[in-house]
Amino acid sequence: MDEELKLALFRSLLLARAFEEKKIELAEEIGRVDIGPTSCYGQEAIPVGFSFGLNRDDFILPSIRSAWAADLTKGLPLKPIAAEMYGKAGGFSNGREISSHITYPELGIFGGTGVLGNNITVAAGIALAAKYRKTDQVAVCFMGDGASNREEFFAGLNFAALKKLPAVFVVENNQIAEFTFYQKFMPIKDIADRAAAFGIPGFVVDGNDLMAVYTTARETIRRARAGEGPSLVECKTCRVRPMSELGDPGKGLPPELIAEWRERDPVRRMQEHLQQIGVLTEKDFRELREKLRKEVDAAFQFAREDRYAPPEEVFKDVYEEGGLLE
Ligand SMILES: Cc1ncc(C[n+]2csc(CCOP(=O)(O)OP(=O)(O)O)c2C)c(N)n1
Ligand SMILES: [Mg+2]
Repeated sequence: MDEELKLALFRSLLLARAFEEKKIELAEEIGRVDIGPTSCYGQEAIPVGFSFGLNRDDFILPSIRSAWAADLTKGLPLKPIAAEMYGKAGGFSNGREISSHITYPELGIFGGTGVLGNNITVAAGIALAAKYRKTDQVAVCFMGDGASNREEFFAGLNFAALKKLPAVFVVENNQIAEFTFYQKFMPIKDIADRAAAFGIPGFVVDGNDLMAVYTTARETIRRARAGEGPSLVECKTCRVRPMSELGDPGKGLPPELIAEWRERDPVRRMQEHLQQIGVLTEKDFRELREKLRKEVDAAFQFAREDRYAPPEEVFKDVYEEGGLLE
C-alpha cells in the first residue's frame, strides 16, 4: 500500500474519530431531538476501511452504530448530517429522520430502519438489481454481531450466495448486543464460520487495524465486482462505549476487556505506523486532528444556528400512492 493511500485512509479515520468525539460531547443536547447517538468510538476503522475507495455509485447499507463514519467516508457532507441530528431544516430530510438512518441515493447510501438486520435482505435485493442491470455496482452491508443473529442474515446471505450477487457482508463484532455478551446468544466464536453454510468465503479480520480492514475490503469488493459472488467478513472489535451515550444504566463488557481493547485503538495504531515509516510527524498529526475537529465544530455550529422547518412543510416530500402528497 503506498504512502499517499495510507495517509488518505488515516485522514478519513481521523475525521470519523473527530465526529464521534463531538457526538459524545454533545450527546445530551442531540438526544433531545435525535434518538441517538450511539457511538462507534474505537470501531471506526471498520466503516472507514470498507467505505473508502468505493465508487460513487456503489452502495453502502450502514449499521446503526457506525452509520456516521461510513456515510462520511462515502462522501456525505458534515453540515447536513449535523443539522439532521438537531432536527433542523438543513438536514437531509429537513430534520425529520434519525441521523443513523440517513438515505442518500446519489451517493449509494441506503440507511437502515429501527429494525436491526433489515438491511441484510435489502442489500441482497440491491445487489440483485445491480447484477440484473449489469452495472458493476457492489453493495456493502454492515451489521452488528447481534444483527448477524437475525433471520434476515440467513435469508439474505443464502440468496446472495445462490445468485452470486455483488455484495459484501461486514459484521462489526464488538462482542456485545445491547447488554448481552455475544457468546451468550451465539454458540460459535467466529461469526465468519457461518459463511461455510452458504458456500461463500468467510474472513476474520482485526477490526481495529485499518490497513488489514482495507486490504480485506478491497479483495472482497474485487471478488464481488468480478462476478465471483459475496463474502462474509467478521471484523473483531470491542464496544468501548456504552450502548447509548444518553447515560445508559445497563452493563457493558467487563472493564478489563475494554481496557485491553482501548490499547488497540485504531487511530493510535495507524498514527504510530505512519510515524514509524516516516510519513507523519507528531506535529503533522496534531495539525490534521485540529483541522478536522474545526471542520466538525463548524458543522455543529451551523446545525445549532439553523432554523427548524416550518410546520406547514410537514407534508413536503411525503409520498402517498401515486406520487407526492403536496
Ligand atoms: C429486530 C430488533 N431487535 C432489537 C432491537 C433493539 N436494539 C437496538 S440496538 C440493539 C443491540 C444491537 O447489537 P449489535 O447488532 O451487536 O450492534 P451494536 O449495537 O453492538 O453495534 C438492540 C437489541 C432492534 N432495534 N431491532
Ligand atoms: Mg454488537
